[in-house]
Amino acid sequence: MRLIQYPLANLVLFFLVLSYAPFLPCASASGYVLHVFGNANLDGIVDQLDIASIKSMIDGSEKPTDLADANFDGKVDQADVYQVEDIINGTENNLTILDGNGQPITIKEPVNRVVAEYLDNADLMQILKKTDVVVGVDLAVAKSPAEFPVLSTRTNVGAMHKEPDYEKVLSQNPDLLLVFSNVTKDKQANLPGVSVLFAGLYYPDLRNPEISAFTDAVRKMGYIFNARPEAEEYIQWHIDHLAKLKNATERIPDDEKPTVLVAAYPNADEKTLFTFAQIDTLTSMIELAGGRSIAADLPDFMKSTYRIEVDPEWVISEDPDYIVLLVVATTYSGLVLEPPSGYDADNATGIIQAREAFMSRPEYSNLTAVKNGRVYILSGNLRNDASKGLIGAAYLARILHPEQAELEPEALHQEYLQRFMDLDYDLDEHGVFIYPPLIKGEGKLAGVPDSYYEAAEKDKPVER
Ligand SMILES: [Ca+2]
Ligand SMILES: [Ca+2]
Repeated sequence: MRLIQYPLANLVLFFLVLSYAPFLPCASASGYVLHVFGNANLDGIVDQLDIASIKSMIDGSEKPTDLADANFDGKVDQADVYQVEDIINGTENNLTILDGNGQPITIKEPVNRVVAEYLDNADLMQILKKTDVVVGVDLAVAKSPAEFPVLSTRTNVGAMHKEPDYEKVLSQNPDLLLVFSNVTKDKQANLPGVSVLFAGLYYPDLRNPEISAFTDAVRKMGYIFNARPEAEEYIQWHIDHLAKLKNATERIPDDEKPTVLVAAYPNADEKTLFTFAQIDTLTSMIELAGGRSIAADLPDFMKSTYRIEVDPEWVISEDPDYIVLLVVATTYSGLVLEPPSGYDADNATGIIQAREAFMSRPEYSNLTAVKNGRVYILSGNLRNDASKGLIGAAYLARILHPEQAELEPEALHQEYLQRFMDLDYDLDEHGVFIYPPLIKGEGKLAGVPDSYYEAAEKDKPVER
């Protein structure tokens, strides 16, 4: 049986972004600020009110703000009024924004040639209906034709993690490289004439999506690509559904919230496990689903590192109600991993075997979750791509609280694929996302193709 063979590579994807310290100026502690220069009044949009504000700043009746210098030339004057008019009309020649690290970056407009790294950027270009300007993609996108039928056919520039092929990127003559990781310095130095943008998609903060760096990134990309209505429609959908999940969770008393171990799927020869800290999307997914991560008691939980190494003895002493183990099909470092999962997989045998292999380990045999079959294998597609924290949380909510969960996860997932990704992809027939799946009855499952109904009935966990 061939199972996960590259555990460390598997982890690379999640733990690349180690320094979480985006500095972003804020108008108020709770208010959202669109980080586009020209948003002089520090609200969520560039509009006529910013022109009025800049005029007041020029005549001295208002104090200039950090984003009032719309053309980013070091002074606030009439030229900034013209620049804001151009931004409103979508006719600006340059747009300066603060990137996901809080650093100013000026992008030459219009952007006609883009190279997009990894699944989240590719997702967004598809959501913004701007696949036409994408001329190159990294290996992971190229290997994901089911999710990216158009983008996967663009020039594959290879894995962009450790030693990117800069010549290959430059040969595409791009205006802009959309990067996955927040480390942009080397790429900027090696790609003269190309804007290297970490927009901030990596920080979805499902607990506070209204002010998250992710939401700001989507909105900024709406400005960069002249796709503001598409960005707004998607942001509202995302925020609304997260709010529904949150409202449902808040009604559940704490003592009815099951305990959950969420960890990366461990290789057979790995004795330890990697669980996730508070800042990781997986942890907020468990919270939104009405669970409690057992990692919350660890001293490193609140620190800025995403992963926390734990040993089996700790898991045994915590004895969680549920175990959720993450698998990834294509990593940022360019590996295609076993077992197959996600949109390009229709065969669930690999994750079924991975689950059995974990459950048959002697060190875990006495765990409550193992004895009751409450061990789940979760595809990275329900965590890593643009919206998938939301969608993954919806699946987990149905698992942890079948009677209370607000959203029907497969319907939500299908809506996302059709409405935002423009995909003709039938979740009844395709995709391996979570196992055991949800049994909807009458031959219908959510999480793997319906053809696994018999297997799902056999592997159905004991109810809590
Ligand atoms: Ca404004
Ligand atoms: Ca200026």
